[in-house]
Amino acid sequence: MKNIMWKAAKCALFLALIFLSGSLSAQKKEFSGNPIFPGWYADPEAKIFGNEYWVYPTYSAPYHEQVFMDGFSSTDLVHWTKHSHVLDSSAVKWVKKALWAPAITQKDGKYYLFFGANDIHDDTKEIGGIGVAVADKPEGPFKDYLGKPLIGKIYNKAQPIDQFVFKDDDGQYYIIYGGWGQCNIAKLNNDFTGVVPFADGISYKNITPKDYVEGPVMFKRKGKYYLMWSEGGWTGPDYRVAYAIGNTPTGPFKRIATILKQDPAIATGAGHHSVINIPGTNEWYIVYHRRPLGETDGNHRVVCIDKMYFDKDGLIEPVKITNEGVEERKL
Ligand code: FUB
Repeated sequence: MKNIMWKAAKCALFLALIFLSGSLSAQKKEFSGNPIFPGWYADPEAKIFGNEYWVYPTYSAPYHEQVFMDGFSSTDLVHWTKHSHVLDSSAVKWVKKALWAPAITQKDGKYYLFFGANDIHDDTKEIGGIGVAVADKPEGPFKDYLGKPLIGKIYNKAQPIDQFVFKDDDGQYYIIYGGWGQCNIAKLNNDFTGVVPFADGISYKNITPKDYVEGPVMFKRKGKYYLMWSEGGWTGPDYRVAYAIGNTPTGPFKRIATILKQDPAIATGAGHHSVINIPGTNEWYIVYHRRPLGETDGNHRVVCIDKMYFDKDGLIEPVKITNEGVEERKL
């Protein structure tokens, strides 16, 4: 009898161990790893459309090779699908090179992809600046929307590149952009064919914070407007991201701190980012590019993701850049 009971106990223990190890492995979540997809890409614009995450980066190559954009989608932040040439310069006649830093927004069933192109320096001699392409789906194909740049002139000494599109709670869309150390904001009109002046008659307001270089991003949290941007030179190791908080989309914006930068143990040149907030939660992610350790080619930039946290006063905590990336997160 004793022998039978002993055997039954051993059997129960064995079954319990199998059950425990099964449920532990079921709970084990995957990590994205960094970079999140292969290839040299930069300036990632991350967005949520429905139950999918999308990332639209710059193809990081010499300017004359930057004539298309790829998109990447995922349902869990871990497994990414590449969508080749969602935008191709063959669909935008005035684009010749330097197709940079996409920004995307969804409006009235259409997807609008804003981009910088041609790296213009003299708006009296060159065609280029910020353009818009439109598609019915996030994977495109995107077609030229205007047949010319949306912003093809240089206002307030800001190069027309690195645009970000921000929608306020009242439904107004703003475009925030600028290279050469100057940041402008303008109000987009209802159909994105141009900009409309602010109440004081000014169309392009300069909101440049201290140390701003390029790559602005805006979002709203608990009624406050956060302006983030990149500092330093994008080809160098100390490229980084800083931020300010304002009470209106036009600021004023006083620089608070650097929150993203190189880590000698992980990577250099961490910057030009975007931000994702899981709707209805306080879960935030920063999607950015960085350069692998030891790499010196300016274009060797890869797209990475890490968590972004706020403290109890709404300040952004310094981001810890990682090799692991983030845990699987379905929407
Ligand atoms: O990728 C081209 C340029 O590099 C972007 O426009 C800048 O912001 C920098 O990231």
